[in-house]
Amino acid sequence: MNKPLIIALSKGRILDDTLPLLAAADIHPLEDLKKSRKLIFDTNHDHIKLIVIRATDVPTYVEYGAADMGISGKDVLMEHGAREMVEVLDLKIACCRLMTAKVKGVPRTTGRLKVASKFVNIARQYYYEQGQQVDIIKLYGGMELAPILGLAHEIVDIVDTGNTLKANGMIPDQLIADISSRLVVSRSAMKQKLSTIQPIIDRFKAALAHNN
Ligand code: PRT
Ligand code: MG
Repeated sequence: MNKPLIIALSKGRILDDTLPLLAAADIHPLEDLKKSRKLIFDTNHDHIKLIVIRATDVPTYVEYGAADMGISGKDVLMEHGAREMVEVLDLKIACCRLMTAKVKGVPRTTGRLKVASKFVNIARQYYYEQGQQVDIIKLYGGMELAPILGLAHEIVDIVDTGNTLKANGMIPDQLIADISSRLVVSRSAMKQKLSTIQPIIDRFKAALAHNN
């Protein structure tokens, strides 16, 4: 029996934007992905299954070939390193910006800069490229709190409207990258299952063209 093709979906806000795209690509889960507590779902295609996992876990499943394809934020892919996978499509969903941000009206420290982020690899690389020596402090959320309490001078975080920063007395500063979600395919699936994967990529492409 052939193994099913597994597509890993990011739960949370990316999933909201993924559902219409999946439907447009004629991939219909047999159960409500948002209501069920299951992690693995059958679809209208016998050979396609969906898994719904933490956004930050998607590249890991794809990297090891445990999932053949995945939908993941570019920020998550950049932070992870996106080894052993190919980014095949920009799905143009869950769009936002990855930025540095600082406290409004406070001049940059002349001492060593402390930066709080959950994107420690991206932050390290960014400040390195700027020639700026920094101490990176790993946080898992609520980065805006760090400068208020003196844990850090700046943060690296996702910005959409900028309202979260504003509500905490901060302003966006430098743009690191424009972010959207991407369709990725594991290198091993690309080699071994291309005949199954290509039609799926094509259906996503057609769905996107229809959207734009
Ligand atoms: O929340 P959890 O820790 O479970 O997981 P997660 O944060 O990884 O998942 P989730 O569901 O929050 O989705 C995150 C992904 O959605 C990111 O990796 C981005 O690719 C994408 N995305 C798009 C966003 C936003 N827009 C966004 N606005 N992710 C987070 N935000 C947050 C941001 O962190 C900040 O707190 O929204 C706030 C900023 O929004 P504004 O409008 O106030 O600027
Ligand atoms: Mg979140």
